[in-house]
Amino acid sequence: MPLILQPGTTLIAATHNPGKARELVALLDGRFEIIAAGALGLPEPDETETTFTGNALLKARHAALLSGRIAIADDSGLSVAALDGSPGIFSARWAGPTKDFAAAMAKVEERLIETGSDDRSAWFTSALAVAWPDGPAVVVEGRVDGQLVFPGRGDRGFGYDPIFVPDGYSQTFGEMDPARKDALSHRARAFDKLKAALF
Ligand code: ITT
Repeated sequence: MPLILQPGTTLIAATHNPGKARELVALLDGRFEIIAAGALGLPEPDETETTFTGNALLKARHAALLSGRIAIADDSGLSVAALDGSPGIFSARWAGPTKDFAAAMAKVEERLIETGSDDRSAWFTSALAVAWPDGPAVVVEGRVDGQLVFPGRGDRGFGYDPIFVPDGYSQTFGEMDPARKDALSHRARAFDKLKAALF
């Protein structure tokens, strides 16, 4: 049987990150009933996998198993070319337990200065996984390329948005209208693939 997501299905959004939850709701809006994992009191699993897709599947499966409903999860991060792809899957962890993204962005800048490289290219990746409580799951990945700028600009996004300018634009993700970010982001590109696979 092919995996299909019927419109109107209730989906658990398996994220505890409010910025991400907002973007997932914007992408899924109107098609599905969304319940946030946090609202159900579901605990956050440890992200023990070594890839974005592995961690997205782990989070979706965990929420589907605990809730008994279909769950969608995103694992994402910023990869910096001159840092060999760091922080990558460790993007959230670079901000520490207090989720201090000013400190995480300062760390990216420091590490870049240490390399002596003037290459500021970077990309965001989003892996989106949908898991059914009885086992099947689908995972896809989207990416957006751009350049890092320091100091960061804008307070409209979350995480590393202030230091990322997507290719072809002059505003950072932090300055951009959220609807524009939602049309071209790594998460939107992953979502397009999910639509092709499941809708
Ligand atoms: P959940 O696991 O509960 O979803 P999290 O914040 O821990 O929340 P991740 O492990 O996937 O999520 O970490 C990804 C980090 O990468 C996230 O905390 C952001 O700081 C950063 N990130 C991902 N997408 C981003 C975006 O669109 N804009 C800015 N930063 C982003």
